[in-house]
Amino acid sequence: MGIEKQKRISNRVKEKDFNTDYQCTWCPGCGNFGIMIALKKALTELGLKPENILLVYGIGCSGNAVNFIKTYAWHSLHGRTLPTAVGAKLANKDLTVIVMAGDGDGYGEGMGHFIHGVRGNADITYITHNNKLYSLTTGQSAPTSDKGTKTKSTPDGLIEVAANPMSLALSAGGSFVSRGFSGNAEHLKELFKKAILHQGFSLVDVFQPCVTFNHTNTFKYYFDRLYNLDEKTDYDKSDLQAAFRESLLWGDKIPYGLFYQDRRPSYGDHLPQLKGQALVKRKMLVRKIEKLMKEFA
Ligand SMILES: Cc1ncc(C[n+]2csc(CCOP(=O)(O)OP(=O)(O)O)c2C)c(N)n1
Ligand code: SF4
Repeated sequence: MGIEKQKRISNRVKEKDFNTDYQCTWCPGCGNFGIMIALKKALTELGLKPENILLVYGIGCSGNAVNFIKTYAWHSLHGRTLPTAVGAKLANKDLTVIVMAGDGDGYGEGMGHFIHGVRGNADITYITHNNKLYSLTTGQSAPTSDKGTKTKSTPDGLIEVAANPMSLALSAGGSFVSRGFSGNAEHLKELFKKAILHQGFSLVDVFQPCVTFNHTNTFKYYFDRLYNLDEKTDYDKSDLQAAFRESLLWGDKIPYGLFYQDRRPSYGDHLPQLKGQALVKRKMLVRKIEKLMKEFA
């Protein structure tokens, strides 16, 4: 664990510190609840104070959590969470930066940013609420929808094959590649803690059943199929080839947990100008900036 992260850790944080007065607007039984509960518990157990956390949200049902979790927050544009989050982390390295976005947001319009975010390995955590649909807009197919899926936007069945966030992240050089399930909030909490403590880009793609529009990928669907890599004693999380093999499995048996982790320096670690005080805490040399502005005028 990095020194900066350790410094911010305190045991005085309570779970209720992350609560707001807003009424939750998600449908009863929505998989988003499990993710929110697991995240609040993870932040509490890590002792991270709300004022030291920035949550960047995408646009979608998951993005509505901007009203339900009390931290600093930024409701970004659809598909544009990652550049926002990376910029914030570079400007203020003392913040714990976490992104929450839907699978449509992150792997559709945000797909380019996803690949480059993984490659760049900035020290942020990316949590995707993967319900395999565009739900806020009432259930159109998303990049993660399976081939053949019938929705109002694909009445004859989806032509494309599903994007696979695990194998995409592994092939892009991901340093922390994992999958969670909102039906197992205890495991998800532990996964979030590992992801947040990881020094680099940590992906947690979470299966999040949408009980209103997705009648295939239900809680039961996942309970019947999921097996936990974190419980496999012979699974080596530093073995990239093993991670690839697991990432390609889909059907009667689907793996979840931490697929792969390596500990290389993060993006910011390569930048000497970030050493010392966070950029936002440094005194601005206004006179020099004025001189520079004149040069460009
Ligand atoms: C640039 C842009 N394109 C499209 C939209 C319309 N839009 C809003 S939410 C959404 C789908 C969200 O789906 P997803 O990201 O999977 O989140 P979910 O609602 O399923 O949680 C879309 C297409 C938008 N708001 N902005
Ligand atoms: S539409 Fe689906 S994803 Fe959105 S709040 Fe309802 S159950 Fe959750």
